[in-house]
Amino acid sequence: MDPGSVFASLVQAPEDPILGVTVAYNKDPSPNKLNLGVGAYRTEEGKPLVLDVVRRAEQLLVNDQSRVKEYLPIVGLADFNKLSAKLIFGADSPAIQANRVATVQGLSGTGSLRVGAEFLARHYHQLTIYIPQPTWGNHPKVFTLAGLSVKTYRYYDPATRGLNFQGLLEDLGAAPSGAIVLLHACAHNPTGVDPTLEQWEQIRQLMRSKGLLPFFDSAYQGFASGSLDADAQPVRMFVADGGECLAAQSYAKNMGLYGERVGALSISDAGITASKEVIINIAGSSKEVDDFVCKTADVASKVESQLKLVIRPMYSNPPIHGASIVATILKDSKMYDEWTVELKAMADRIISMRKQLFDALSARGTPGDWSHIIKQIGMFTFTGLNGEQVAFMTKEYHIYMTSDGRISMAGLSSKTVPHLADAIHAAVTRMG
Ligand code: PGU
Repeated sequence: MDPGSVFASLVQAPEDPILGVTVAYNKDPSPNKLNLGVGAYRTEEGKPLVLDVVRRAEQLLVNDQSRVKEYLPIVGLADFNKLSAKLIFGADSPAIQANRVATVQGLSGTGSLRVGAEFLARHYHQLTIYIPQPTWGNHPKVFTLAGLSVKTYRYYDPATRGLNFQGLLEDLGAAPSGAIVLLHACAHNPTGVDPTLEQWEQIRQLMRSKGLLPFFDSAYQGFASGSLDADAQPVRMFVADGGECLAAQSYAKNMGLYGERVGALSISDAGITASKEVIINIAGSSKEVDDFVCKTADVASKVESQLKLVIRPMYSNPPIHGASIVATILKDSKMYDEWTVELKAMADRIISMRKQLFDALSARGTPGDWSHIIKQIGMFTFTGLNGEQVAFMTKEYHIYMTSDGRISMAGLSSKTVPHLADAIHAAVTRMG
């Protein structure tokens, strides 16, 4: 019997639209090749970066002879979970103080999204999730395979290369009550277009009035503005109103821990936001308030217990190393401060690449308005280049990017900006 035959009828699956770009890049022998596909930070020398503070944390961990390699609990490292919830919801979050938050360690952003989605598919009454159009290419697959039904809401307007705020409000306004809504916490991928805080407030009011459930994907905290707190503002607005909220966090980009696969899922349950004194005035007795606080803490514990049932048959429990690095940094105020400085430097370098690319295109007189390069936020520029132009740039200039025209600004350097500007100029003038 031919041992290979049982799978002989398989069709060859296509490469992943994002990670496949790196596969193609690796096969290209050209010395001038440039990978602007995957969202991964590179230095001015074009090299991957391990943060100094991460190296230091790793050294501390290696030197600590008391550390062992036993299994973590199903929900992961307790310190890491607490600190992660604080990082996204805020150290003074009433939800955390009232024990209304259940947090589990996840396999980076993707794994945390998947666990959240599986949990919702099992325990939430509405199985429809609205995702922005466009969004990160893996979102529809993660949510569909978890058992949710995916619909889109308008987000980006190609004409203005900005937010289609009216379309967003209309589509969420027309969503069925209770539907889940995926929101990019900051630095929207792939468009680099974020709502303003005023617009977030309107989105929040609309969603709460319709009972829509916010599920934040926070893959770039600190990468948008350079400030961890400023970038978490939209999430904190939703948590502060006392309504339910889910947040999937990734430390891939902001701590440069891509391959360590370290992230977290937090689920904040509904609760009271006013101070105890105010509520006693309304409710009449301190006991009623205590009962309520107790009940909500009880819900968080039930949520956690069910998350464990999702995780255990999937991968049993998460890896220890990456979470230990993060916990070491987050719990030490000096290391935390060092991290924020290194993070700000990464964000600033990306902003400077935006300026340099914009200037280079202006200097070449490249036809079109390229101001979106400096206006967009985060790791990516959504250039507006079409598939044909992208293919041309890859073939003629060995520049690799996703076919939707997204470029990772973090992959650029002062040395490679002219090459990219030449390629864009040629693509636009010859194939415009
Ligand atoms: N959510 C968003 C919005 C993302 O952009 C990414 C990564 C993730 C989640 C997942 O990141 P984790 O590595 O699982 O923490 N997007 C990058 C990286 C490549 C990829 O597609 O996974 C990108 O280039 O879009």
